[in-house]
Amino acid sequence: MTPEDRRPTRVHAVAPLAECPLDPLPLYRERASTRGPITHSARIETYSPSIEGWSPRRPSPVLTYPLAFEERESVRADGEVRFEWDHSTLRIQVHWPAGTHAYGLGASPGPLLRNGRSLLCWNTDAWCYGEHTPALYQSHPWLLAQLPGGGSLGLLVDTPRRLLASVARDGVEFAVDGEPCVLHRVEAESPGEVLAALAAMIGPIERPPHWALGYHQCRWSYASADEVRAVATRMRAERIPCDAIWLDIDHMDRFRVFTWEPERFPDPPGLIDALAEQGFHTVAIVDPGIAVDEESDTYRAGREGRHFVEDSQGNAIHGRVWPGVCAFPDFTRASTRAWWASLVRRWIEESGLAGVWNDMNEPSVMRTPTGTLPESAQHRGMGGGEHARFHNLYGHLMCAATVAGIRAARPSARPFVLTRSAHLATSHLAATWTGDNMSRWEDLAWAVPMVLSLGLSGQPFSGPDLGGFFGEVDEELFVRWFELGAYLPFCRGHGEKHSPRKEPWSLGRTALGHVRAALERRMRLLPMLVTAFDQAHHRGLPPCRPLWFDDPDLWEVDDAFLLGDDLLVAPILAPGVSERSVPLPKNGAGWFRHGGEGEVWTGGQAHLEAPLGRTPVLARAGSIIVEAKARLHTGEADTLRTWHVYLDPRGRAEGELFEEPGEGLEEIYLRRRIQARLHGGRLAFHLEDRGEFPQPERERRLRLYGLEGGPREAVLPLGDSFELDLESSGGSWKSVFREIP
Ligand code: NBV
Repeated sequence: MTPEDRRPTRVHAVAPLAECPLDPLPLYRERASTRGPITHSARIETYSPSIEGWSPRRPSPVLTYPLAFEERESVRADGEVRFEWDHSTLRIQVHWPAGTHAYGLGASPGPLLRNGRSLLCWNTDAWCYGEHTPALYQSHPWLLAQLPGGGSLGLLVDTPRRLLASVARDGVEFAVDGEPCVLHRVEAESPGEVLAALAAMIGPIERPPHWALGYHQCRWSYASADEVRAVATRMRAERIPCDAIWLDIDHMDRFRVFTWEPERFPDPPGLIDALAEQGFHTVAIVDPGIAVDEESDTYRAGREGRHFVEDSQGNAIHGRVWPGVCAFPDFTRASTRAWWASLVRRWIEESGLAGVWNDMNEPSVMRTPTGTLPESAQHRGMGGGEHARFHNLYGHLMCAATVAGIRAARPSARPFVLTRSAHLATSHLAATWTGDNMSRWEDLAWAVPMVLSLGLSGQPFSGPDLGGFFGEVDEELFVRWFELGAYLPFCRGHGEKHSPRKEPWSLGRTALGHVRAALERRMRLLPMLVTAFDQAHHRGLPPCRPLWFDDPDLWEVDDAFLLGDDLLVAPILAPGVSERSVPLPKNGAGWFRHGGEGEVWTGGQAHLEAPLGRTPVLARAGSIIVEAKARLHTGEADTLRTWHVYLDPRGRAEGELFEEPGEGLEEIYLRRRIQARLHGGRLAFHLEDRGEFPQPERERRLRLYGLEGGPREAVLPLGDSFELDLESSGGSWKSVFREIP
């Protein structure tokens, strides 16, 4: 069977809500406020259906930070929120005015816009997914809508249950399986404020260790320590920036988790140390399935501790995964999570691994009709109940246990976990990727809306398998994958076992040159990425944002995106293309080509040259983008900062920079606001700092855009306030914007 044959084809059509009236229930509305660590200006209201014998679960099974309720008001059931409960399904309708644009609900291949689509939240191993795959690996019962008159709306269905969200023109219907729940309605002036409220409810992401923002090299699988060493050596010999090497399932002894195949990986700590000396962090995979094998200590301890998911008779449920017949930890139980954490801890302490990759944690179970555990399987923690109730939380809880293990092994380091399965609140525990994509142009194009949508759904740290996981890739597609991936939050090359090799050098010297250059561009942008992740951490803002964050008229654009506050990335996503147009957000004074020769676009569309080797990236007039030197890995000396100063028509520019050590948990940082102002031939800089992070001695260079005759370059003095005399460095200054009224 080829991956093509396995592609599901179910499609859901969405009828207008007006045609699907509900039998309304009385409902209660309560004003709520979050006690989360992020402040926001959004208004949160919680709607509960009034169902006899049922009351909302508090604390919520989904939210990390509890909501505090202020008042309870009984509302007529014919308002914009309606509920219907038929003892098996809860339907929630939220009506909105025509012209509302809906987004969110996690990652799904296809357009970013959710209107007219129906998406299922039911965590599924959806390998080779396509536009009609009903459900992917993760559940985000959260929708973000932009209202036609301005303002943003967030809807959070507070349930881990299977849920179908059908988004019509006039509203959305959520159909929730098996158990009533409440709806949180968040309203604010901007999408950023709604996302801040979401982060306050689910917990903001931690600032990642800087090495996790570098390039990661993976393959299913590097099958021996020798092969891993050869990849690492070649990576350095070819001077390709790379921070991490990943070990997929073949590092294990017969796929038994927390083991090493003794012949092919005879000395894991020796290997990991040697990689670390070359500047690589090592990440290894772990699956939840534990081989049923009386010889295995892990299995015996699990059985003796009654740590496995059981059937209604109290027998551990078995299912097949890579190692053969397996049992599955019941992560709903605190004692099982503690047991798993102890396994992770020992594994890390003994090997020196830097990070953990949680795969197959939907959980994926092979050769069953549903691809997962039976819905009737029993969990014994969190109030207990059937698997249907906890299925969508399985990956999330596995991440919680994994993070606890990493923290125990390395109490002073930032943990790094990558997870395939997740629920709404998993982002504060783990980064994610978009699963088993294919080496096709459509998968490349989907990567943009998928990453954007995850960002709009509370998960700012994601990326696709660069190169495409399944299938053969040609040179052009391969290069375009990396050219896009260099600007996405998580940047990892990966390839399936039977597919041709997909390391940066696998497609020949020309492709290698382009891939190296793309990854060098990423490394230069690291200070900006670190700043964007700080915004994710303290404001809930994803690093990659749709253009409609800036201009609501661009509601349909999902083939270009904003990176941080001031860059606009317009990747090439189709074959044979060497130029493209991108609509520009209206509210800016203009856009420069980032790092270019001073080209500027002042409105409408930018038409951009993009032969292989070039990704169009624009910088907002009035912004300052601070770049570093392209290093081979984040552990290398960081000795240079280049300030790209893009003047606006008034001769001003402003930027934000967050600097920190990038490893430990201490709150050591510098949040710096840089202002530049051109006046009478002099460029004055003013720096405003919050926090303290002792700055290493670094050279500071300026590249100044916005003057006639092209960018000017200068070495900047150190210090908090300084001026440059532009006229003395030759020529008089004239703004490129001077004709603009
Ligand atoms: O562990 C093997 C793969 C892994 O490479 C991939 O990234 C995961 O999404 N894993 C799935 C299991 C098998 C996939 C067919």
